[in-house]
Amino acid sequence: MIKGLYVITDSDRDGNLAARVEAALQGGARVIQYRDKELPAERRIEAARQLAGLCRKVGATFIVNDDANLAAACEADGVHLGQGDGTVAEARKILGHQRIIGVSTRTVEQALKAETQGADYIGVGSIYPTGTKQDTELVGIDTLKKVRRAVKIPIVAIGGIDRERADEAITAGADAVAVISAVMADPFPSLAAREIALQFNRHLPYP
Ligand code: 3NM
Repeated sequence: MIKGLYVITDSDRDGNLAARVEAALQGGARVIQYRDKELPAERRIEAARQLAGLCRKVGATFIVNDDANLAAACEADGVHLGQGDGTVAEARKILGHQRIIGVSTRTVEQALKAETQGADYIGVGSIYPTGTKQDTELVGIDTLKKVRRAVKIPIVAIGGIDRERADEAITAGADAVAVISAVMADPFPSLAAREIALQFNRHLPYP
């Protein structure tokens, strides 16, 4: 399920990545994405398995960035693909139809294409300026609103989202907000996660 606070990992700069992820989950993160641009590929499996176990314990969804084979090997719930990371069909061949495939998009056209190709959710970003990913473009909140009107599958807003901005992205139609620095670089990741996760409650319909 892709809904609520979606936390993406930063590098394991201090050997405490698993502890930060555990804290984010305690704070209310519902999805964790393992994204590692530094560790050599053969060492990622161990880290991915550990994080998958933490998510399983609390019923959170675990997604692996870029690599469908790694997602399969660590029994992740799914994979997230960038625009250059291969097609949904290729990832489906590896992961089958039960697992989740997400695709990064920046325009309504890319969003519609991903939906047509069978993506389970799309990322839309960067919604706000971010220093975390250099090669992203700012698409802004208006694009998010347009994409919301165009597609039915869940939308994950990403890029520069923090506790001050989460509500605007949720109001614009994001089902989930993905953050790296707002949680992973906070000295109190659990509290940071809680403050963002709670913002989804304001949008729950009355029973
Ligand atoms: N993808 P932060 S922006 C991983 O626009 C990533 O597709 C983006 O980090 C995109 O929450 C981004 O620290 C970085 O801004 C998000």
